[in-house]
Amino acid sequence: MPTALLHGGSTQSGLQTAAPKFRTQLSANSLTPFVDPLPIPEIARPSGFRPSPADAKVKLPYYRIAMRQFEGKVHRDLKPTRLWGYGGPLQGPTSPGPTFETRSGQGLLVEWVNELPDKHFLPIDHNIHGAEADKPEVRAVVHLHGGKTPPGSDGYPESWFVSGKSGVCHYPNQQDAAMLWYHDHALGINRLNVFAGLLGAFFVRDEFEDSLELPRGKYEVPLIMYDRIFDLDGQLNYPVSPDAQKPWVAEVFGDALLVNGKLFPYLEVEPRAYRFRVLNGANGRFLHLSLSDGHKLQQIGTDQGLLAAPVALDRLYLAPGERADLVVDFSELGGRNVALKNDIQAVLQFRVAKATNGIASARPSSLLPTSLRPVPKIGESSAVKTRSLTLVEVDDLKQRPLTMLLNNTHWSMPVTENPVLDSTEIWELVNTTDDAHPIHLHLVRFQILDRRNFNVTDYWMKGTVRYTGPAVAPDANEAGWKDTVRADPGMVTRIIVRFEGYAGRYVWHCHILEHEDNEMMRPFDVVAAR
Ligand SMILES: [Cu+2]
Repeated sequence: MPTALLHGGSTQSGLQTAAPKFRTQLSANSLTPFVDPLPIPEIARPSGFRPSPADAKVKLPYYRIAMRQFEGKVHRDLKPTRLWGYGGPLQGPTSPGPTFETRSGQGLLVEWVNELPDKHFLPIDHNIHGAEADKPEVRAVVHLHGGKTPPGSDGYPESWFVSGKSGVCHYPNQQDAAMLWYHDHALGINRLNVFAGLLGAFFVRDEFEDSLELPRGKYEVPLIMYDRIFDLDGQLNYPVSPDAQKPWVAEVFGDALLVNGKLFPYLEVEPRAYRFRVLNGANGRFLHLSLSDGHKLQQIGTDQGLLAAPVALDRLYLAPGERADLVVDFSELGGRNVALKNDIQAVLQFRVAKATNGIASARPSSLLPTSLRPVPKIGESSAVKTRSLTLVEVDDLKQRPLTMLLNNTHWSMPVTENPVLDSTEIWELVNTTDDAHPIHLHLVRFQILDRRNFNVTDYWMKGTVRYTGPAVAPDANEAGWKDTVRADPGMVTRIIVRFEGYAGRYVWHCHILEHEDNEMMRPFDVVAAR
């Protein structure tokens, strides 16, 4: 089974800072595929117990997780790559970082410690808000994506801290079983910090999920996927624009798709059902995943937990920030190799052992429960407010993107979205751009109502939405609890949200990190009812 993750050694500091230029790109397809086993991130280990901020009589597990620079092998035939990762006192650092395992209602405390170098090794654009030249180069703050977290622990983008400092976050985890993930969220350099490796998985479990007897233990495998660009020395090669004074680029698409931090790994599996917890952790790439032999993927859960019923898919479409809970049945594939493909590229090979008497035949996915977890629909009539919110790209005279905006407002402008705690709202995401944007709201889970084409030119001329087609229901595998939604181009995407949990300041943003960093993020205030 899998090996340990990319481990840091004695090279956590003292590396040269690269000049901000784009070097000759390695062609990832020139590498020999399937020579490295799929790494499985270690489970994070607490180092003790500390009083809960909510009730000092309650002691919560306390984790101390440091961010550090290290060198890791992403492929057998590449030199070690400089990366930033997370690690505990006796672990790592690794990228992805250690996986958190917890149960619904079991709160925990994490002290996130910045032990990164003082210089960034990826190209900062000082024109971007929050990343001006007078700001420290290396800043970090951690957000638990999908967590129902008090505002002071949510990783507000301006709450960054520098090397040598730390911040303690309280995660109450009062929410359904789901795959969450943690990643950096520092204002103006988030895209670079995540590209450098600052992300990891976080699982919440509960009794309902237990009762379904899904594959677990070594039969449940996280697949944390993201694309990168490497240079010929095996180093991360973040692209820059032709203008040296303005290095920001609007999108980054790499040809090297890593799974749990490895390029083209393999996983030895038994001829039985496995559960794969897939995260699209890419900066900007949308994934289109399928199995090479045409077998279907059974999707049983989405961002915020189990679907009402399994959905059979030929191909899974997953936007940055989204998660999919999959079951794959290898029971009829004994002795064969099957690849998980993104588009036409095989990114992970499953080596299915021959069926023998020695291997217990577990319940095949054809015997998956036909119903999983009820997802009660939020009625539109329960919404007390509907907000129409535009997604806008601002171009220069040569039609090159300058910035991306939500509702034509910049990050630093006064808060305009201020839902009342425990109220329900409909948010209409009016996408006037040519691109799909995965929109993520912190704190909450929501449901997708529909998507509908509208006339964008009309919208710019008259400021009103004229629909040009019927409302389209969300795909079957989107009809669960979500925290990130694909807002497709030229469409109004409607979501219905109950603002539960905590009053306070949060953010909503595009999860294409290049967009988020360049203004496609806004604060919102959940206001306590009077
Ligand atoms: Cu975007």
